[in-house]
Amino acid sequence: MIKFLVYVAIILTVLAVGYLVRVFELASALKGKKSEEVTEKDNRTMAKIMLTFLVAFFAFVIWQLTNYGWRMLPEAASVHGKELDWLFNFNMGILWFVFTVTHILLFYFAYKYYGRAGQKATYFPHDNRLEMIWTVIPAIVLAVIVIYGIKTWNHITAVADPNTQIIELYSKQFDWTARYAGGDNVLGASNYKLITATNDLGMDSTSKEGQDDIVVKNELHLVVNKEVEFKFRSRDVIHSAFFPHFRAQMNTVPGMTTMLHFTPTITTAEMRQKPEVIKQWTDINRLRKERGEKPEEFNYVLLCNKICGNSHYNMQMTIIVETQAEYDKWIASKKPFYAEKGTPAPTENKPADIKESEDAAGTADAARDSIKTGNAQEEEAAARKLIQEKKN
Ligand SMILES: [Cu+2]
Repeated sequence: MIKFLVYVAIILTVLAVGYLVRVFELASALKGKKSEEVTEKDNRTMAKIMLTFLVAFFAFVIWQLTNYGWRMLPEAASVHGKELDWLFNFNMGILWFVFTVTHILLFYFAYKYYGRAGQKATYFPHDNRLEMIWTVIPAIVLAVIVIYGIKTWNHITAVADPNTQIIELYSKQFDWTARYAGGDNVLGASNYKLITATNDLGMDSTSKEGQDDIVVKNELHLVVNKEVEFKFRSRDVIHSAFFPHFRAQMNTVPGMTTMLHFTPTITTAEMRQKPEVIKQWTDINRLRKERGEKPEEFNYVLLCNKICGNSHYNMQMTIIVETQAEYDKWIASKKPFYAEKGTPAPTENKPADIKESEDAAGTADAARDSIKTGNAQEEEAAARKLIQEKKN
């Protein structure tokens, strides 16, 4: 009903404007004026509006920056993040300078040289010097931006150090799962066809390297000042692993492994002590209190940055950056996947989305039923048989 009334209101407004214009035209005709004729007075009014807009626009921008500028992301917490921020600020500085100068000139000149009766504009068809200036200067500036950009890009995407810690991040609708490579720092093999109720990531139990792999949900732990290389996989659709505080992002694509590496430089505890973070979180907790919610502390987050479905907003994981000693203590409390999954969960708990993705993976219905036995070994054996049958 409200929708219908809104439509009616819109139609009536359009009609009313139409009639007002008509009335205005008739009134002008009665006064003996041509309504389409622009007078000097009209031009002068327009000139004043131009000047007002110039002042109001910049005042609004300054107001926004002072009111909301401090709510932006805190200082970059990774090595390349600092480089990226520098590049971003460098670009923004140039953009701001050019934007401000050209807009002041644009609106000020529109004000100063408004059309007056009997005044004619100067005919100015070409000037070589001017052409040179506005070609050469932007060319130099763009060259500097591109060279700095490509240098930074090459640095960020360079091959990771061989000793880099390897972590797999597995995305599906709608959560993240992390797999730590264990003592050998090599991830075990996996195959989507091995996905069962008890084997979310499709890990291959015959893989030697996989025996010490540790699977964790909810929390991702990283060591400060230690480079980490992520290997991303996706089960269903394209997701995007977004680490805003580390200025890093990578798509996760079904059927392929994507990679990204960075070195965290600030621990979670240190970040919580930064003045800008304290200021932001004092304000966030003030708002939370007003809504009757419990206060929260700053945490790094991994988000999904692709609108991947109806619970996309909920697809996030807390990241904890800590010292080596703290990390060692945490990882020691985790058991390898195979040690932990000694007693497989009942298959009835298998979520609907896994069943669907198995269909998408081309697994036959009847064969799939045979896989769900509730025993990890049996399930995997059945899945293996199926892969073999498909191959033949
Ligand atoms: Cu997603």
